[in-house]
Amino acid sequence: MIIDRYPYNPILTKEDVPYPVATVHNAAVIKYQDKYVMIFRSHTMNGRSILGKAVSEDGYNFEVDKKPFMVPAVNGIFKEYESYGVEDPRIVFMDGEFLITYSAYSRHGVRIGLAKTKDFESVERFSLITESDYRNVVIFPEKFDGLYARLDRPHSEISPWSVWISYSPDLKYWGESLLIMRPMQYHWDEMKIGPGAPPMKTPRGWLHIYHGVFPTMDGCVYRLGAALHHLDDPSKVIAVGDDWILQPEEEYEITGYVHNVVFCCGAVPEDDGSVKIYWGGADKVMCVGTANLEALVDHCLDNPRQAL
Ligand code: M1P
Repeated sequence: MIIDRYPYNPILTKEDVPYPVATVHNAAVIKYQDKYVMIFRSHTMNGRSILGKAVSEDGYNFEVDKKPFMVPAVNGIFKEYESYGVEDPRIVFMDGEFLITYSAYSRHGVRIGLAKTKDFESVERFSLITESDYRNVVIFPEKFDGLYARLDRPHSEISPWSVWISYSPDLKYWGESLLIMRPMQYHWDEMKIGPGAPPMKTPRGWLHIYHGVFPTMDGCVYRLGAALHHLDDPSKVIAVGDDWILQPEEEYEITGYVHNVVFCCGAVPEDDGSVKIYWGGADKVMCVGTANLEALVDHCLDNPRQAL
């Protein structure tokens, strides 16, 4: 197995949350002041989602804040577009602040919001950075020729659920969009793919953990895969590993709020070359496992499939 599951998974469940929630899943995790900060999604009892915060010394044992970190906005432009909930955060650190992208749901569909924090104590919404029918936006933690870059996942009937790249001078206005990776027919990710954790820099390229979905007679199965992007030009996908790197196998991944789901929004590279990969199990609990970053790069290069 390329990812070793932590033996004490799940690491966070609704029982750990001091306010009423039905789930704890799809969390972003990043290091801040030698601690691991997790921003996780929870369904509340009306089926809509909020974001909570938890902190850990070791990346495995987390303590949840007494109050939610972000709930749907109550005023301004965000109120209109978040009224059905905020979901699936991703975090990167750039220019002295943490950038949090999240799905904003409303009667107008799902789009992506960008919020900023310097300390995870207060958070400020910055902008809604896509229109509707976008999910899973991850920002690269470095600029390219002075531009921010992001992977995103628009959906349209003619080009369903594929990965695109876009650029921005200021995090607000995005463009120069290109389709760079598609689901592959009759393959574990044939129905849809979506960016997972923000890409991690390695000597051989940006390693991107993504999710892929396969439809079965028993519902969809969500798995994780890995792709490698060129260091200087992230629109160039060097290789996509043909096999998945993680699939639902444990009871907490097979049965839950949505069955058969492993879904990643965050990974933390460590100094020893390992990476902690965090995933939601069955849209209900949070899990973690470790892998070797270079082994994930080998996985992409040794047995690649076409990106497009
Ligand atoms: O239920 C599985 C996942 O479904 C959606 O993901 P995607 O749009 O990529 O298929 C999201 O609701 C996600 O949060 C959820 O884990």
